[in-house]
Amino acid sequence: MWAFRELAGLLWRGLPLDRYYLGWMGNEEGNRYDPGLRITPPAIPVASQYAYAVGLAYASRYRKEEAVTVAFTGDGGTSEGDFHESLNAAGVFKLPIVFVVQNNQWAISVPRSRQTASETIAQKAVAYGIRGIQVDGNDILAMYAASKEAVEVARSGGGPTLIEAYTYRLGDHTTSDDARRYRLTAEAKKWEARDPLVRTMKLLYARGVLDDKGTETIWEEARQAVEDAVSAAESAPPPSLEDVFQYTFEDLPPSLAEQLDALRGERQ
Ligand SMILES: Cc1ncc(C[n+]2csc(CCOP(=O)(O)OP(=O)(O)O)c2C)c(N)n1
Ligand SMILES: [Mg+2]
Repeated sequence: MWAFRELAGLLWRGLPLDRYYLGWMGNEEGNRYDPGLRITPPAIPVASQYAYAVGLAYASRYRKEEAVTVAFTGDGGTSEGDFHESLNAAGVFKLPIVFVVQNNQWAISVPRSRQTASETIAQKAVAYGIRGIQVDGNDILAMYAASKEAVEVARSGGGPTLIEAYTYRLGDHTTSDDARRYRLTAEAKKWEARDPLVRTMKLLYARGVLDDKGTETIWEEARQAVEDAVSAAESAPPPSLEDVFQYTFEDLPPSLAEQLDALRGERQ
């Protein structure tokens, strides 16, 4: 159950990149994922992802599935009621779930210090009787180890874990944001050296697994994959007018049927 910043995880689960782009282009068809991938479409209300995830985890246990649900939110999400209600319910029912908080120190222009007086976000787990761990979120291997363990615990009936991934939002919040208006550029600069991709590359170079040639190949493949996905998304057929009216009511209420007729008339 992803929030906004989990593209890598979605690709790893097998979501085609063009579907992702299509969704962000405003075409809901892009958010209709293959059910076999077992990933959910994005939920935009901050921390609502946790509430849905608790329902999914409850359902999978009810159906006696082996599944573990993984849910994501940000440091800003931890101030929402949904966050606390979800951790509470998951603890009470000992659900097979892993909560990840991507603590990137900022919620648009609100710093982490304004989000909570708790020393860490991980410690919030204590109050709900679940496991909590703070991990260096820029260390890919540490995140892998912590996540793997949390999933194994959940799968074997040990209940939920809250993982605080301690990281930093290097860029602006979105393309409509300008972070220079509320934070020091020097702060972001300091974190650039800790960029998880740079760190992972350094590790792979040191181990002799990767060199400049390999890096160039990866970049080339990535550029090509992005270009292909953009072309595919841009050439997808636009949604039909009727789509706006479908999927909420089985039978269209008279007022909406009237609007649809009016729009159809305008289009002719
Ligand atoms: C309930 C709700 N309130 C406000 C927003 C607008 N909004 C979108 S992202 C965001 C900040 C989220 O910050 P954080 O949880 O730290 O996630 P980050 O973007 O830093 O990954 C806000 C306030 C929203 N989507 N949902
Ligand atoms: Mg944040």
